[in-house]
Amino acid sequence: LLLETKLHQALKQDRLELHYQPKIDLKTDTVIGMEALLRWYDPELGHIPPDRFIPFAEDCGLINDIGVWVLRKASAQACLWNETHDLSLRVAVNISPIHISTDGFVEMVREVIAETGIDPHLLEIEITEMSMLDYTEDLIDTIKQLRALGITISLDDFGTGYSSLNYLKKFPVDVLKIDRAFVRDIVPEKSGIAMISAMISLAHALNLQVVAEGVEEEAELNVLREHGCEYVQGYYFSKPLSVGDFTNLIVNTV
Ligand code: G
Ligand code: G
Ligand code: MN
Ligand code: NA
Repeated sequence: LLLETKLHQALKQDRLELHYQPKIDLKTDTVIGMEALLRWYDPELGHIPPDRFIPFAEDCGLINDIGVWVLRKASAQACLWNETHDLSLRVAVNISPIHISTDGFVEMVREVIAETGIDPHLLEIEITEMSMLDYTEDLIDTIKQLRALGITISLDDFGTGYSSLNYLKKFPVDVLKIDRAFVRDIVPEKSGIAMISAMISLAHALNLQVVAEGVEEEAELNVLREHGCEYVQGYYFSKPLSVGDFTNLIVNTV
């Protein structure tokens, strides 16, 4: 209960923070967008990682309010960066499967788009592969409506769920994000390269773009490049950055 009260207060008092991790286009070696990642610092409890408080927020019912906050904040920030620096960066937000399955989700997204002025083509929603476990026709319909608005839909943590291939057939997504566990296996295992190569081929056969997550080593990057992966994210390029640090990054490199 203490944690719930604290999280609720942090949300209401705007004390949650978003960090942004750049996504790099391997064709041009430029930053083409960023993933917004929640950070929560509590004066008494210290830094609480999202791995801990997101599942908690899903259990206690705060996840929808958090999702709206993240969407609004990230959209407004992306608009500011794009206008100030004459860019077209696409911002990605993580949305809980619980939230996206809520009635009125698409309407809420429409309102945030109107309110912040973000071009829906510069907005991306990441949903985990787990969302598909007990998917419904309603969820598929929601995803179709979001895509009709111009929003990009990404399948996060790809490869970690169950029956991925079966779900992939049914889900109208744009981007497949290969989980970092597979990137970690690239070097030095030969089978790791085979897996990555197969996942990239699969994505392309289904007309999906591919993002590899958690790229830390140049050797991993080289293999990904060689096998036609379009986009990467990871510590090799940058960890998630505060607003100030991300601003410095785009001022200096984009
Ligand atoms: O940033 P970090 O690696 O600590 O994130 C850990 C996990 O928390 C990731 O799986 C990420 O998807 C999730 N996460 C981070 N920010 C958000 C958010 O704003 N909303 C949701 N639903 N999950 C998030
Ligand atoms: O599950 P999701 O992809 O939304 O979570 C992204 C998480 O991965 C973030 O918490 C981010 O901090 C973390 N992350 C990003 N790049 C790297 C990386 O290169 N290595 C590792 N180990 N974690 C990373
Ligand atoms: Mn993600
Ligand atoms: Na992921």
